[in-house]
Amino acid sequence: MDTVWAVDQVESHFVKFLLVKYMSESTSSYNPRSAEKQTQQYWEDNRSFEVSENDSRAKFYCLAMFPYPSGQLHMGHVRTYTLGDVIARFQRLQGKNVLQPMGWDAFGLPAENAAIKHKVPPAKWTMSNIDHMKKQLKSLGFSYDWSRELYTCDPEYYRWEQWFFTRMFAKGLVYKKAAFVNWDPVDQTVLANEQVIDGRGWRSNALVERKELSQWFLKITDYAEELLDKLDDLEGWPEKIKTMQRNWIGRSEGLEFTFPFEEAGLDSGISVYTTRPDTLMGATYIAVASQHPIAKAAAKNNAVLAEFLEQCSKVKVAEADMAKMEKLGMDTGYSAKHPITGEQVPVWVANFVLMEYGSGAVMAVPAHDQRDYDFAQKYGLSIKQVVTPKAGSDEECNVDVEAYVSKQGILINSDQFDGLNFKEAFDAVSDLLTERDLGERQTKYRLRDWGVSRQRYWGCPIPIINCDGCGPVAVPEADLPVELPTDIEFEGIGSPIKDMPEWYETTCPKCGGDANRETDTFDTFMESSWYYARFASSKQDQSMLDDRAKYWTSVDHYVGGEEHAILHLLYARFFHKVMRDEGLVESDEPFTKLLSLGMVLKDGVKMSKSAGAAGDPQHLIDLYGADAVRMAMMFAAPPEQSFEWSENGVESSSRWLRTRLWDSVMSCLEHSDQEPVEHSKLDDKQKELRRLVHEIIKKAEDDYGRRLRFNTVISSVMTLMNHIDKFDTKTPIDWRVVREALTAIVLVMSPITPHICRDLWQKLSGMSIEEARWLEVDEAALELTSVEMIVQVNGKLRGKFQVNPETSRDEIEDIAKNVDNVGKFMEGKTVRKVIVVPNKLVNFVVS
Ligand code: ANZ
Ligand code: ZN
Repeated sequence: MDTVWAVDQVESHFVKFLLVKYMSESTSSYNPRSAEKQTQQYWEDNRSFEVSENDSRAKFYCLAMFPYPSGQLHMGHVRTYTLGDVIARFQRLQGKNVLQPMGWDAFGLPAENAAIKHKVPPAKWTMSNIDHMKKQLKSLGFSYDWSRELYTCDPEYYRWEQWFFTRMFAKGLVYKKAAFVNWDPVDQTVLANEQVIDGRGWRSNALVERKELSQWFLKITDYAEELLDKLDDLEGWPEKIKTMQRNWIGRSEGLEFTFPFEEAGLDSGISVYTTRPDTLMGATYIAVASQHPIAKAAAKNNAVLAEFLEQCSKVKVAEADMAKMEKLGMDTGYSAKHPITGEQVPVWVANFVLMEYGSGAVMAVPAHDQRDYDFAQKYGLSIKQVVTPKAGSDEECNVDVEAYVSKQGILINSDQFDGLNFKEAFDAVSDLLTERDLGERQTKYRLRDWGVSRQRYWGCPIPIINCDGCGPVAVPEADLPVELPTDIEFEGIGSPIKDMPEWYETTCPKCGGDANRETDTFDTFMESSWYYARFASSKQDQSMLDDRAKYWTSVDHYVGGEEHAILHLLYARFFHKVMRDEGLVESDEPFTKLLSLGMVLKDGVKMSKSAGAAGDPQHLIDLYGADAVRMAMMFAAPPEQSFEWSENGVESSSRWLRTRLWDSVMSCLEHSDQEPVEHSKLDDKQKELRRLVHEIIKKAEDDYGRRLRFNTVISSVMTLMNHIDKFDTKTPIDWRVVREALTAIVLVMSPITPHICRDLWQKLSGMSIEEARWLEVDEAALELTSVEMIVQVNGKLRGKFQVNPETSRDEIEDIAKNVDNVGKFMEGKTVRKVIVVPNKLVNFVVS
């Protein structure tokens, strides 16, 4: 303040210009670069974030999805790891024993691609990337327990994965089956999906073929029911992610039954699976998959059909593309007997029927299924309507135009079933066919077993030895790990270990005869399915996990990108349940609370994909410091939202930290003493500032701990700072109140900007912030001016909250929405209108 006065007194414009420039750029004595280095060194020297299990405090395990060591960090990493770190640091302030580890998801295809490009073995490339990225993470000041660092390409890590696989093998949770792969006929090698570009090999440009290879599968379907049911208990997971998981697992209730059929030497009938037995009387043809035995039998004397089947086998279609694909088919010439009417129904091959689902054959009901409808239209098959809307219903139904797929209607043209609704008809038809021994009710899951074999080099070797006499034999525990040779030449055509007899030739552990090792490696999702538990049993060399894993798991808060919503989380949930059944962990689920992050975009494209070196945060860290980068990232948007990244926020954050926060505290330290504030002795002006301080402490605790809204923590701290600036400090008591306010700001901001806050806390309290606890809210400070408001949903009382009468309408709405109990009455509904009666009530009108 003195300087401002001085500037006004200066006559010379030039000197004034220099002074103003000096003030805006560098008045602050805070230099983030050297200060942050020192702080990070302190944390390292003091092992500030290493934790152990014998601790009386409540444990809190905070984990952000570990990175793939691609070479350098990008802004998506900065977001994920800053969010994780903010949560971890906040929970420490809450007095918890917080574990926050870090490691590397180190196997995978990019290392192979890089190896080809730069002529370095994948192992070397990976390890040097880890080195670099670890330095970057350290320069961001994350509070990791680095003593637990792991990397998944370490034989000491994957050794236990191999061991676990052999346990699953012994328990029958693992089996081998032929499955299709992408085969490059020129390079004579299997390609990963990412290596197939527009149906051609990435290197040879040859048309990729489907080839059947014997591969390993994990029986995740054994756990389908539990994986589905337990989703209901995961209260800390976003509804959206649970829905995606439910759809992926896809439980359906239906009927499997047989069309009697006695041709082609296939006397067992054609078995079909349907979820609409109510429409049985409308079945006008049967459609079978191209690999179905009936299709094969029919093709024996039918060259055109044989050619069609051959064509179908060439296209590998993902289930999602199935719906969009042109429907193609061909008559087999056979027909089967309708189990109720006894009429003959033609049997067709159709490319939309999957061999892997149900029984690979469907009863087609064109009037009530759009796929069957399109197919029938195309090939001139008959369409028979058997369901019609209830009298008085406003549903549209015109089977001359499209299928009527609703389950709300009643049956017609169905003899004894006429007049029944969906449920009654479902039961009546199912009971009848069951009685006649033609069918039975079934629960099916869309979920398939997990194919874990990859024909790539850079992965964990599958610990199996193939013996001609004994079949596949698990490698005994004493011989683990089966190490992947890393000192190899790699040009990217095939996996080098497939050409290394010195590696794969071995003896059978059972009979001692000559045998060969499996040369396939695991899907890299295997490593990421259990790393969270291994962090908790760090360095254990006698077992996969130990009791420490029981202490730390479940992970209390898991943070990561929404792109992992399905597979990674499902596989980890599956592993956790198998580990539980092995007695390795005690909980049922791996992740209690899940924070699923939106993307960081540059020009609308995900930054990890597009930005390259421009997405590297390093230049920003070097210029402005880690705190400024972290603060800008947290300020940009709430966690679930995707947003467009701009670097401008970093500069303004840096300026705020140095010229507002740092300088204010410095000046306060000169003027104030450490005496506590006595609320009852304050005047109104002082009480007013103090009320704000305590409101912000209270709100920030909720924002950090429950709402997970860190951008609003920053904005309320900024508001408070503006009030402090306007506050006219004259008396020692004024200064005490300001000091209390600044102390609160420093503590509240410390999870987000830990370096500068550590220094300031030290100066304000003389203590180390690692020992600090969250500030107590002084209710007396709040009481004065807060009012109670009630929240209604459609006029019904659903909750209450305390609020400052000066709070803006928007903020009131926002607080009201988040009052306990209110959310569940608004879930899935659209807010039509919000009525706010100041100081009284908020009413949400929803429908
Ligand atoms: C007759 C029918 C009538 C069907 C109708 C639907 C509507 P979800 O719910 O996903 O399990 N289906 C059965 N096996 C199939 C296969 N291997 N490939 C492609 N489609 C198959 O789906 C079950 C429904 O998908 C079944 O019910 C069957 O068509 C079809 F108005 O049977 B429905
Ligand atoms: Zn043998």
